[in-house]
Parts: sequence; structure tokens; C-alpha cells
Amino acid sequence: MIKVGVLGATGMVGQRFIQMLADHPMFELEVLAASPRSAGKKYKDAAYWYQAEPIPEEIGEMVVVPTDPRHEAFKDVDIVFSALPADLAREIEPAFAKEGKLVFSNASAMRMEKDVPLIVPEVNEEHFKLIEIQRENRKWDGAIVTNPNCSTICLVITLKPILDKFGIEAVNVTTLQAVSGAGYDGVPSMAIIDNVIPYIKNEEEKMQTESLKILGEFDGSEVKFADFKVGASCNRICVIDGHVESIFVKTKEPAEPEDIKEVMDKFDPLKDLDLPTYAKPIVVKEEPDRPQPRLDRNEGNGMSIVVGRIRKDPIFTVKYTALEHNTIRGAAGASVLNAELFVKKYL
Ligand code: 11C
Repeated sequence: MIKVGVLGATGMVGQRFIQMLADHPMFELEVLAASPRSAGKKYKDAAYWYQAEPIPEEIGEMVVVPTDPRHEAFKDVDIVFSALPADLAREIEPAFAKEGKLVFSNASAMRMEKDVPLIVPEVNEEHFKLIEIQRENRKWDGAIVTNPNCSTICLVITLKPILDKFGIEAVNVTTLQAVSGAGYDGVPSMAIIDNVIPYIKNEEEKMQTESLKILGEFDGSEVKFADFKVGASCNRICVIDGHVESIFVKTKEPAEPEDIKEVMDKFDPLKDLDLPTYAKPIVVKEEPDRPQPRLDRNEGNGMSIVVGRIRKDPIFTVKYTALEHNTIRGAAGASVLNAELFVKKYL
């Protein structure tokens, strides 16, 4: 068992990390770290209780420590999962990497750094090789591995089988994003009932740039970004968990909706690795009114993207609707899967 810690353990994504690591066959949850406000308290008294899933009792009794890589609690920890806000992550994650820890981060701070892998295991595991360059550049014994923004993960998983088979010329996506994506600030935003907020700070830029890094090729020294354009339009809606995306794709080679369905259905690149958190990446639904967050967000324990309504588009080649559990597949589950794959194949 590899001993692990969670940074930002009391937040919305931190809680998801804990639920996913509580009884994990590869990782032993050793340290819960959070801000000075929470440090010294039992976890059950420090976290805001928002998630529906319960936290095991023994974890509730653990005492939260500060996010300090030199704190003795981290001595035997090899991996830390980071659910820190971006501004803190930029300062704290490098300090952990410098102290020899492998940081699997959900934060946006380091994602677009040239020597930092931005990984979706089913899509670009070869980008893990950037770690060697990162360690050499930064003189770290540890390393930082990031996962993308939740909306980006949903998009790139569905694009990857299309790109591999037909090539892509252009992508347009409109998102309908759940309030849990906004963290605790999202809870009061339930006041958006009977409303839609057509703006999420930096979200469109992240989707438009992160996607091209992930779908780009690592040439041995750097990632060459994918050569098509992604246009995104992002909206907040009054759903608790589950981001929905309307995706329009113009392919290079001709493709019919049936062809797209077939390549998505067959897409299962890591199925033989027996990774604990892995689930079939894309589940295609035939019913015309699916996917829906309440019915479909827990498909594959929240790790599968559910796709429906694959159909022709008169301007693009095809269009479809995709759903992702944003705090599992789009956040904590993404980091945990990155770590599982890394340990299994690259450590
Ligand atoms: C949202 N996608 O739903 C955001 C939350 O870059 O990891 C995640 C932000 C990020 O508001």
C-alpha cells in the first residue's frame, strides 16, 4: 500500500477524494490537510457537510494538519492529492514536489506549464513522460501531475475516439454546468433556481486550451498542441452534480452518426489494466431523452461519460450530448485514476 494525503481535504472536491480513497486497494489514506482554520480539528468538525455520500467514521476522527510539506505527518507519505484552490496550489504544490512528493492535482494553477503533464488516462498517458523533463528543469525529487478542468475531461474523452478514426477539423461545445463545480460558493448559488447564469469565470478559455494540450502529441521533448480549434460557451444551471455538454464536431474524414457511436462504444483503452477506479469511459444511450444528470451521473460509479443523441448536423458533421459527474470523473476520480495508472505502469 502507498501512503497518501489529501490537500484541501475539507472542500467539496477534498471530500470526494476522501470518499474515493477511504477503502482503496492501492492507497492508504494517512493525512488530511487543510487551511490553518481547519488544522488541529477533527475532520468531522472541520469539513462542511454538503455531499450526500457519508464519510467513514474513522476518517471523521482524523485530525486535520496544515498544508505544510515539512509537517511530520507527511514523512511517510509518497503521494498527495491536491484539491487546493488555484492560487494556493501554485505556491504549495511545488513545495510538496520539492520535498519529494508526487502531487496529483485537480487545481488549474500548473496545468498549462510546458513541463507539467495534463493527463486523462484514456487519452494521453504518454504525456506522463513530461515528468522526467519537469524533474530535470525544476530539480525536484517529486513531481506534479495535473488533471484538466471537469468540462474539459468530458469533452476530450468523447473527442479522442473520433480524432483517432476520422480526424477533427473543428469543435463547438455549449455546457450546462452543475453548481457543485463552483465549490461551496456554488451552494448559495442554488438561488439560481428558475435561472441560468451564462458565465463561468475562465471556463471557456480552459476548455479551449486544455483540450488541445491533452489531444496534442508528445514529441519526446514537448507537447505539440492539436491543430484544430475548440469554441466553448459555458453556463451554470441549477443541477447539484453532473455537467451536460452539447458537442458539435466537424470531422476531417466523412463520418455518419452510426460510425461515431461505434467508435465511442469500442473505446475502452485501459480495460486490461485492472485499475480500481477505471470504468468504461463512454456509455452510449439510445433513448432520445438521455443522458440526464439525475438518471445517469453515477454510471460506472461516476467515472463513465454518458453520451446520447448522436446525430447529423447540417453545419458540423455530427452533434451529441454528453454528461459527466463533475466532482467524480471531472475532479477527484480523475486525479485518483491518474495516480493508479502512474503507479501501475510508470512508477
Ligand atoms: C466549474 N469547471 O464547474 C468548474 C470547476 O479548473 O478545475 C473546476 C475548475 C477547474 O465551475
